[in-house]
Amino acid sequence: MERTLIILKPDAVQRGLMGKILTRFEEKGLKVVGARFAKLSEDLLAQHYQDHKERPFYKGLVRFMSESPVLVMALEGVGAISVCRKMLGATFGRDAEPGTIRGDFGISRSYNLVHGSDSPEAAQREIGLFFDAEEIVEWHPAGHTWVYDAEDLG
Ligand code: IDP
Ligand code: MG
Repeated sequence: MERTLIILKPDAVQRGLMGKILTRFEEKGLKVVGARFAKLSEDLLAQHYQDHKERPFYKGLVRFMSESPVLVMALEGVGAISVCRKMLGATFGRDAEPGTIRGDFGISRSYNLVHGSDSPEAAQREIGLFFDAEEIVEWHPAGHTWVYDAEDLG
């Protein structure tokens, strides 16, 4: 089992797409183990986007992400990090394939609806940044008996 950090960005919230996007993750078989709806501070976003500090789009990115509320989630599943990255699609909506979240809902570069951790190291760091350990909830969805077979769970 793996966990990843997903953020439904301000454009997803403002456009009323939270439900549709969350449904995709639920229908895929991913389990929500943490959720927080909040307006993020620039300080927290500076930590989250620390690797992008020197990039020309950094200031605009932090402004966009702090301007309006977001839904931050920790999702769990076998291979969750790469599964979610595939579901997100390419970074820019206009390049992302149809069938992906960014490909189906967006056409912008910065307003690309959703963030997903890109590696196990990033996922661990990002989940730790947005959630205290006790805010991650262990639970067993009834339907998961029919999502994974014994081999998947190794
Ligand atoms: P990712 O979200 O697909 O991992 P990153 O390269 O990590 O993409 O960039 C982080 C975020 O910064 C993107 O999701 C997007 O919102 C924004 N961004 C990336 N590159 C650009 C750009 O060239 N112009 C404007 N915004 C950008
Ligand atoms: Mg990234």
